[in-house]
Amino acid sequence: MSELRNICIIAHVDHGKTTLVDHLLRQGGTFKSHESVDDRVMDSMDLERERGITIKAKNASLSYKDTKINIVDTPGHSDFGGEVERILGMADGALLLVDAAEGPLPQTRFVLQKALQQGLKLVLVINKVDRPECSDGKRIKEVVNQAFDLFIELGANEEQADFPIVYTCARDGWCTLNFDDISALISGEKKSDLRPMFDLILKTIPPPKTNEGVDFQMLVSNLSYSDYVGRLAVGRVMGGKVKRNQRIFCRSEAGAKSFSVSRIATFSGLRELEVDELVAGDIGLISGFEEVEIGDTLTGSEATDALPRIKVDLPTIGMLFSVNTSPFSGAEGDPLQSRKLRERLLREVRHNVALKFEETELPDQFRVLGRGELQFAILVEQMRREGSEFMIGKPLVLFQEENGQRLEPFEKAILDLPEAFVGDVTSLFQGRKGILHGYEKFDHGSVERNRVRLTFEIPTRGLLGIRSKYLTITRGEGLFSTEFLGYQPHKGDIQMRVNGAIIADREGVATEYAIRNLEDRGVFFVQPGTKVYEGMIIGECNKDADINANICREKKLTNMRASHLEALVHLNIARKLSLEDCIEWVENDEWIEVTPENIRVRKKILAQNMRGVHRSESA
Ligand SMILES: Nc1nc2c(ncn2[C@@H]2O[C@H](COP(=O)(O)OP(=O)(O)OP(=O)(O)O)[C@@H](O)[C@H]2O)c(=O)[nH]1
Ligand SMILES: [Mg+2]
Repeated sequence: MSELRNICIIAHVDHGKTTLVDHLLRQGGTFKSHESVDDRVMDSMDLERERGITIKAKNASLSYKDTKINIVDTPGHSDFGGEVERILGMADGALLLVDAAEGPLPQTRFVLQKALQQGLKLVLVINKVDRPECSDGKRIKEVVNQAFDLFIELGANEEQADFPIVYTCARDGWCTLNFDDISALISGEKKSDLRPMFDLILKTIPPPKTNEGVDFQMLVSNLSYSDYVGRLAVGRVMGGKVKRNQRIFCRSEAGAKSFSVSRIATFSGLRELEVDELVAGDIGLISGFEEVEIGDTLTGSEATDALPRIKVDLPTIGMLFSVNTSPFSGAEGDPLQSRKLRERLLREVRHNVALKFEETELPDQFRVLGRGELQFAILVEQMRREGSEFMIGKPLVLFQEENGQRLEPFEKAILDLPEAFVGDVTSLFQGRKGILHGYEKFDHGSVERNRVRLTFEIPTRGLLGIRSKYLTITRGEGLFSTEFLGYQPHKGDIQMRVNGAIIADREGVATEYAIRNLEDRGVFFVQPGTKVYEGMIIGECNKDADINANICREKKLTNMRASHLEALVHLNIARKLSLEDCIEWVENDEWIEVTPENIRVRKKILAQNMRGVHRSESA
């Protein structure tokens, strides 16, 4: 292989990155003809497949005309922005994907800004040109112009702003550089594949720049793990080369330590291919040192400079993790004790530089700091699948202090929704101190959709828990994305959850009879037969104060036989809270108890006589 290119694929969530990588790999001959491959093969984690989104950045490679192309697929959801930020350093160029109908959205701006700052060469990929909203081509032109404006606004230099454009239908694996061919390609009159894009990559993205005169230098951008050789450092060789069994140095914040390289691999298709040496410019994996961390530099000699550590934007929200102190602790999983919980969280933070770890005043509680609710939900879900039991608290935003003034994080929320729901959505956002900054009517070509795009500036605090309310109002038809704006003066109290909780007043098993009798007090989270304990939250009260209730009461036996069927018809269906629902729902005096089998909400203070009545108050 004589030539090399390192590229990454960046975009807003769902604009089609992983789908495009799929087809690039297929058409790049990565898979043997008899191999049947799943769709979106790079989304290899269980949670990624279930949710249909990319969570972790991943490497692959393909070859085209004697050139090896290393590709990094990145996540587009803003909660995982830190993942993109640290991965960009491995690439010399990026494909910026923009959905032909949606146009640039908040995360497009975020990733483009980071790519421009790193000096990457960019290719604009207008994807999903087959969408019906684009059929007359007008919208596509509009989107190209918006993308160009974004480049200029973000300070692209002349060379960067002179980007080539390729129009794609990633789903069907074709592209064209020629705008006028799009409709013929959609109708099938013309045929194409991704070859024009491959050629464009070779032409526009420069071969890797390397540092001359050093013996070996690699910045660790990612970590991986193998049962055989332990921890693997993933990165791009900036200068020199490295051989198996060579003694090299790991330069961390604490100093330099030497180790012997036990195994070297590069990416070949989706696999790791063991090699004898790794040369400047290539991306690969090095094993032999268990303590290596993201951001460290591996060098061939002690005299070689360490590269600047990877910096990512600071976290804006935090969440408490606690040992499970519920009466049912240990019944459904492995209750992580303080030391193990701490170790598990520290391990996560080492792999994910966008997360931070903090001790608290209490020995069995720890704080994890990050960017968004989804980021926490993913971590919790992973730990849960490992079989662990623990508790988490309500996410809280991180304030800052400046000249005695309290500052809080603000975000720009961009909402895309049917016009009919604008009134309700606006009052939801305004109720949480959101200020309406933009109202744009969409009328996508020939397709009558009556959708509008609203832009709000709103404290991050006000966004917590808003997603499900927004989806309810818009009947699931609303799109929602956010962009971090920075810290601004605190906006004062925000009225959050208005409703109180219905709390079990004793341990036992919920009965149909009791639920039926309490039905008009609110909505229940539990069904007949659910085991409950004192202090466990069993429903949402329709008043603004908590109530304690006996949900285990049995019907006094009488001679009359109640018809079960009849009773069931009248019973309101229990609202089943998902992990994300719980994260949105809980208040400060409550915990979410997570076990492999169940997710429960409870009061922090379980005993009824030790706990005051929570009334809705401002967050
Ligand atoms: N109509 C149409 N749909 C597409 C096209 N490309 C991708 N999609 C669809 O868009 C959805 C999202 O695709 P993904 O490839 O997962 O998007 P992504 O950018 O990787 O998403 P994240 O990694 O979560 O940010 C999938 O349902 C794809 O089938 C296209 O060219 N046309
Ligand atoms: Mg993806």
